[in-house]
Amino acid sequence: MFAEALKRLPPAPQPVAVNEYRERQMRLAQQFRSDDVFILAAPAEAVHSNDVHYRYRTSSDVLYLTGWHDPEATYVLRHDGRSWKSILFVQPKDTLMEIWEGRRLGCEGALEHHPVDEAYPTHERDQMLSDWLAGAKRVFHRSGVHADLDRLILDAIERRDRKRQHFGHGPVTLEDPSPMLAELRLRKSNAEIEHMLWSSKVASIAHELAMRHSHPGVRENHLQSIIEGFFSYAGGEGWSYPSIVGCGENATILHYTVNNDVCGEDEVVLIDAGSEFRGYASDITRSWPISGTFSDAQRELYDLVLKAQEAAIARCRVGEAYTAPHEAARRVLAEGLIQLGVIEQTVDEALDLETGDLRKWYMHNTSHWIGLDVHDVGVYKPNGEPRTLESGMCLTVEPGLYFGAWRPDVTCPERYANIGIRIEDDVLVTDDGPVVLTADCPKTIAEIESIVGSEWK
Ligand SMILES: [Mn+2]
Repeated sequence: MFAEALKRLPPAPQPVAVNEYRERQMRLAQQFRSDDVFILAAPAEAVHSNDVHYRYRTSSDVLYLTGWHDPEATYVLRHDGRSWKSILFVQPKDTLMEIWEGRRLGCEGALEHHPVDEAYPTHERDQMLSDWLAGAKRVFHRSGVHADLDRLILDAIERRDRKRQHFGHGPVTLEDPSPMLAELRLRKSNAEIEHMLWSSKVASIAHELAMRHSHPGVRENHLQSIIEGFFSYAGGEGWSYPSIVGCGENATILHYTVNNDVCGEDEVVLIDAGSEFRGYASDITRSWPISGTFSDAQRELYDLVLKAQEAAIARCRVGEAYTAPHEAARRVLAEGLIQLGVIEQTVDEALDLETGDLRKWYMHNTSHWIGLDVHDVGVYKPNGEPRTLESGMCLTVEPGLYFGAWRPDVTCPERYANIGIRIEDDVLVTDDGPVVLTADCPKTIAEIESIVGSEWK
């Protein structure tokens, strides 16, 4: 089933060019003074069980600045008196280690293929860093990731030696560079958008395959394996977050990941799953009837969520507030639920964040940034005001309605009992309006009804 589907994928984009990494580094360096040092360490490996590690995934900041994805790396940006130097400490080449754990690029590979001026083996890091820190004034480093590196930097700041007293040498402040990096990462380049589009296409096909193989009695984990299987088959890194596959009342649990139930004929299945490709995430949710045909009640809710999503996508425009899509979606949902007789309040009453009834059935936000992290970095309300959308920003649009009959806190209308529907796409803001990166994924009622179950019957 995968070989045919793969033919629909366009060729994967070229990797991000070394020059683009250089530009990113220089945009960051422009915000520093020449006696600053920037230090970014890759996260440590995590143990899965005994001597087995989880698959390693470095931090998105490391990927953004260097494209280096192996463990035990530290990136440094420092000024040597003439120009900024990009420096990477990496695992050195080591035949025995490579026989067991995989090939290493080593310092030579780092210099040849990555955007760095100097590369050194990890074991030289602490001594070299100490020397550089002795001549620095401010250190830009996110503490709390590496205890040993934190200690080394704090020692440099706290040192009270004679040299320091005589010449005023040594760093005096530690600053978190995360907000600077987040601001850079918020606006995507063309190369980044190509990667996100490819990741979106993979996820779109994966969802469609799951639709085609849906039938009464299928298990949530079957659908999950089809989707995640295609993620791997297509050549990406797999999922960008644990897949949510929930049918019936499981669809009313926002972050349900048990995924082992049997799907009944009269149930809607909700699948929230996205792939990762060279670090870049996609994030798609679709909801469809297991039978292949929406019941009247399911159709009423699906129609409403789809209208809300369309209204929200239409607001993903340059100059709009980041909150505009959310407000648009909430208004459509409130009006619709009043019309369906679910809410007995006025629209404004229903929208009230404290006393409105909309929150009973739609309790989450409509959007988050997406990029190298599925919930990407970027302050939503700088200085307390919602951010204005700019060209190059990417966000999800994902309204939903969740009628959990199991919930003791609400009285669920019987007609909609245990129907959960969310529709989520990834949207790029451009000067020409919103571009839906995940547009290949079937979404209309007609498309879904013609596809669901088609490979099983
Ligand atoms: Mn999402």
